[in-house]
Amino acid sequence: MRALSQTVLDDRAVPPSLHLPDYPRSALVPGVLHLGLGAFHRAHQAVVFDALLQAGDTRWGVLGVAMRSTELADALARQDGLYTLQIASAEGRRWQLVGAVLDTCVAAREPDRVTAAIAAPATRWLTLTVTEKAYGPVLAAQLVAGLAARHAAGLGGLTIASCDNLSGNGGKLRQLCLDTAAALDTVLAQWIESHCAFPDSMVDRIVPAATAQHREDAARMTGLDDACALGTEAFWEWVIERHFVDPADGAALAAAGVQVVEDVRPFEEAKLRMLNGSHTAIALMGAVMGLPTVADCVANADIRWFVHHLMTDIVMPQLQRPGLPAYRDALLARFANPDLRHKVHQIASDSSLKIPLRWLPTLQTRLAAGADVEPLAFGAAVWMRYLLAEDEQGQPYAISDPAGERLQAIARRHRGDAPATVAALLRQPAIWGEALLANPRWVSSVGFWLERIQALGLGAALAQFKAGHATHLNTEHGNT
Ligand code: CS2
Repeated sequence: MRALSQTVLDDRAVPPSLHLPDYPRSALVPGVLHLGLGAFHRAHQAVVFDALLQAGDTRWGVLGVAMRSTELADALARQDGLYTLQIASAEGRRWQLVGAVLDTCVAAREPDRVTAAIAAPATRWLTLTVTEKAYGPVLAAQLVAGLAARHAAGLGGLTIASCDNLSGNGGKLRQLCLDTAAALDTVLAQWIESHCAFPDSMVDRIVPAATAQHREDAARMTGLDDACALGTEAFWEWVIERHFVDPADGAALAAAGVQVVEDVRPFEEAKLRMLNGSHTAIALMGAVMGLPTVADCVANADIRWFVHHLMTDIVMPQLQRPGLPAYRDALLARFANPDLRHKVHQIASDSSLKIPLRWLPTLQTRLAAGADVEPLAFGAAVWMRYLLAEDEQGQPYAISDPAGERLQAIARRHRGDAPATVAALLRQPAIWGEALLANPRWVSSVGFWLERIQALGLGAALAQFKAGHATHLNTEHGNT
């Protein structure tokens, strides 16, 4: 079987039904530098840029930078940046050969190449999907080194768009860069401030890590071997703040389906708290119960009920995005997509960094108002059970989280003692903030559910939660 490459594409040795990059890829110079080359970028921003290139706007070719791991960057380079994307929804499967990634490199291996690319005259945009944990000094130093070179070369500024699941992602990245630059050179910091734009953005598409199955499916469909094949859903959203170095970019992106808005916040809050907040709850439950994928989890009627309740009664009241009930229903349908096979352990990774972004704002607002937070207490208890690193069938699993070892040691030290576990694991200000530990209602509710999970198992504890909720509603409405 031939391996996917530009030559194969030029020979037209591909099935006619495949959506192909029909633009002169070899003649293009990258206008976009992407940091964090992985599945998400390839199924999201790169597809938008592919559409812009397809429409004849030659400025959106990508140099894809993997931060550390070399495998994907090198495999993609061997196939000239090309890869097959499987798009699966209830309407069936579509296939697309994405051509926007023109070249790749690895930041840890070739830091100078990244600096040079930031300072290249053709570079106009820098996009990032580097994950929550990367927003620190290493990233800032890399960006500022490139921007310093760009400034020294007398070039214009860049639009730098964080596409990570952080609230106010653009503002956070801007502050990080400005602080780092100011410590080196105030003139540089001023130049970044006045010449670069850091729009906030909300990105959404469920993109599970690529597997051998994607490669096999792609081979069956295209007759080609693609070591970088991956799969996603049909749904995608990119909502970005209207704040660009070149104001005309707003119209260009909008033509490709991106929503360009004055204020991203309502979209970002809805996405982080509804989609990602539910994802974290589902993933932790699935890990403990030994359910491998998100679809397996929402096929369980009690988990599905829990997620619906969490979104409707706990999360939605604080949100402003229009059309929330339809947004929720669409999310539940997306979670149930059987083709995605989205692994719960992938989502459960880095939970100590995700919980503060996904659950905490809802929790803090509602606790302050004396409102119901029971589902989040249940979620917190599940997280504590998850930290034992062993599912209910006794299967061990790895916890991939920068704080994982420390948290797991705490959970194991207090194993079986719910009040002690809760006291120790809530005393983590980076995760839960300072104030929550002093809230007796919250502490006792987490403790209650952890004790139930230990005594009954998660499935039965969840059934009790659901039954209790029904009784509570009946009492509230006066029918006993
Ligand atoms: C997921 C996200 O892995 C995770 O934490 O919640 O990657 C999620 O699939 C995307 O944000 C969907 O847009």
